[in-house]
Amino acid sequence: MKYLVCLSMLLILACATERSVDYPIEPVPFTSVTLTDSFWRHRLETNRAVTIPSSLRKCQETGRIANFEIAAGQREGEFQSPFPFDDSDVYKIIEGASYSLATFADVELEAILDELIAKIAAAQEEDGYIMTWRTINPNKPPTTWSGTAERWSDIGGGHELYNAGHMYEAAVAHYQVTGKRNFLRIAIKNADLIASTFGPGKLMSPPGHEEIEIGLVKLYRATGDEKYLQLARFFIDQRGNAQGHELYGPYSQDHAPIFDQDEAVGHAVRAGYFYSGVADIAALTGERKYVDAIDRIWDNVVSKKLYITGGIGARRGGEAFGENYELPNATSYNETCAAIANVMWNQRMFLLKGDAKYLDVLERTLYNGLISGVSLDGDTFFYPNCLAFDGKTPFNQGATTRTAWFDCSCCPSNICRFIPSLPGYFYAQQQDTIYINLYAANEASLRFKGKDVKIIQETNYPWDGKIGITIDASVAEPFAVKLRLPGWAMGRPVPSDLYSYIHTEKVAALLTVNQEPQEIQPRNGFITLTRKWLRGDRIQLDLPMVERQVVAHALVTENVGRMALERGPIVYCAEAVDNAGQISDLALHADSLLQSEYFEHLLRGVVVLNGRAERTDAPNREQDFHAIPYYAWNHRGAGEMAVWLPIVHR
Ligand code: FUB
Ligand code: ZN
Repeated sequence: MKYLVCLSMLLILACATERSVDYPIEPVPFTSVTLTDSFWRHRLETNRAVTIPSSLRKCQETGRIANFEIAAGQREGEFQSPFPFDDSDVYKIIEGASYSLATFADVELEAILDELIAKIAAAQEEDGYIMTWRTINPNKPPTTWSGTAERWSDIGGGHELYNAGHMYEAAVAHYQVTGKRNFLRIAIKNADLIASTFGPGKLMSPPGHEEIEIGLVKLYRATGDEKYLQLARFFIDQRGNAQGHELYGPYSQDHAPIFDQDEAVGHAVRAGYFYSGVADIAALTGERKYVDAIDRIWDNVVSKKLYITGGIGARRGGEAFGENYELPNATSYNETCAAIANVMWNQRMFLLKGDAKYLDVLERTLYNGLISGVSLDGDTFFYPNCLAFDGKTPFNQGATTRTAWFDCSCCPSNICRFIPSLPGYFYAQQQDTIYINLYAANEASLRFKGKDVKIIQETNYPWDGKIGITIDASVAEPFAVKLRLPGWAMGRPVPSDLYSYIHTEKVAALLTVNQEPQEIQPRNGFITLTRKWLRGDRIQLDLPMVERQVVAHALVTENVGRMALERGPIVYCAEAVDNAGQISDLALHADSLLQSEYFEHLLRGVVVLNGRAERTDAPNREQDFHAIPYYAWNHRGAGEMAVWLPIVHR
């Protein structure tokens, strides 16, 4: 059941967000879309019932919540947890729990949030400052991190502004869903302090870790207060600008102004949040130069730095992007937070430009390198998401399996907040157009041209490409429904030459409206259906879900002579447990036939790809071969795994 947002609050929000310049395309909010499918519905329920409570427990056990109590003087002690930015985990969990309340009313959870928020309020210093690591003992913060006792003494490394950004995102989510201002008040007080401290003629350094830019924009949207928008823009413009601070360098994307950047560099999460913030500023200022900059960087990522799973960040050292085409498999970093940042960025690119190529990257990341980060049971996590594993070498912060928490636990708390926000990625609208961007069984209620429009999707996506869509509109005049035709359904795995299918023959998609066949002529990745929609009009889109063999660009050296497997939006991998205990010497024929089979009781229901493979040490001796969705690997013990398999030629 939907949480009821009170009318007065909606009015406040409507007034606060009335703007002349903004994203040309508006996302349909997550509160308007109810997922009814088995794939995502299960993920959302697990996130609510398991991931959020278990992460809250971890915050309790590791002292992250006690830090607020100590900072508030409610109990004695020193800063408890490992990192100065640990407050942000609590904020992200509150953000996720708030989204979750919008879908599943839960008075107990709401009360827990109010209790936590009261602790945060009590920990906030008189002038709005809050960073428990320093607030607890300003004269002697723990020495395990750079920086000194003084506030803002290490803006490049200290994470004060990073914490603040997560707080603003959480406070706005909580306000939007519950209508309560208790958290929003704390955020505003903190943002006012930061706005009076940073800016032209004041402190001029941008944060070392981007995030506050996104948070400030959300705060601006919720309050209508322009100064938050100006501050977000200031931080973006200051990056790479040596006037006012000593540059931090490429690790923090602070080597050159954004307008002069054309390659994704440095820490991948920072980069993803930065580019998302730049997109927000591009939308809210209408200034082309911001769009051009992130477009160039996007091209660089998509053609040279994107894993087939949609992951970003090749290097463990610096949790960072590598050189062009540097995409190793076993040592790939692909932090779960970076996948989330990549989805956030691509959503914004789509809202700016209306091209489905951004959604192709978004979908690829979502179904593969993002949800691989959390177990099907919702209580264990990957921090890095590698593409090959020898069954022995620890890769997950010292572990060979997903684990319940990390010292630096940014990824679990990011999962807590991302999963329940997912319904907000399905639809968008613009003047006379409704965009259908993602497919899964769901019911959406849109306010469109002043009228109600209901959209019902019936499908077993991502296992089946048949999608039935019912449009229930009371809009009198004609309008356009744009259906995304995924790149994979047009023989193009990514919008670049980084990956391609070996067999390029096309299997056509089919489209009917009220059973009448329609021509499929996509523009910018969308099929446009313009008509006067009548109640109960029915679209049927059949996307060809065939098994695909993929090869990488020749400059991705590790994948030379190898191929990967896909079906629909899902990337596959081979695990030892399904392949006679070993995959390191397994090779596939480029033209080997693969067959799909759905297993209801395996890994919560997956389509498996079955075929034949050869052992490289025993040529011509074939054996059965099975591949499972990459996101579901490592659920049956730690064993060998590979996404890219050697190709044998007959
Ligand atoms: O620095 C805060 C977070 O911790 C980053 O986003 C993650 O990559 C991890 O380093
Ligand atoms: Zn992380």
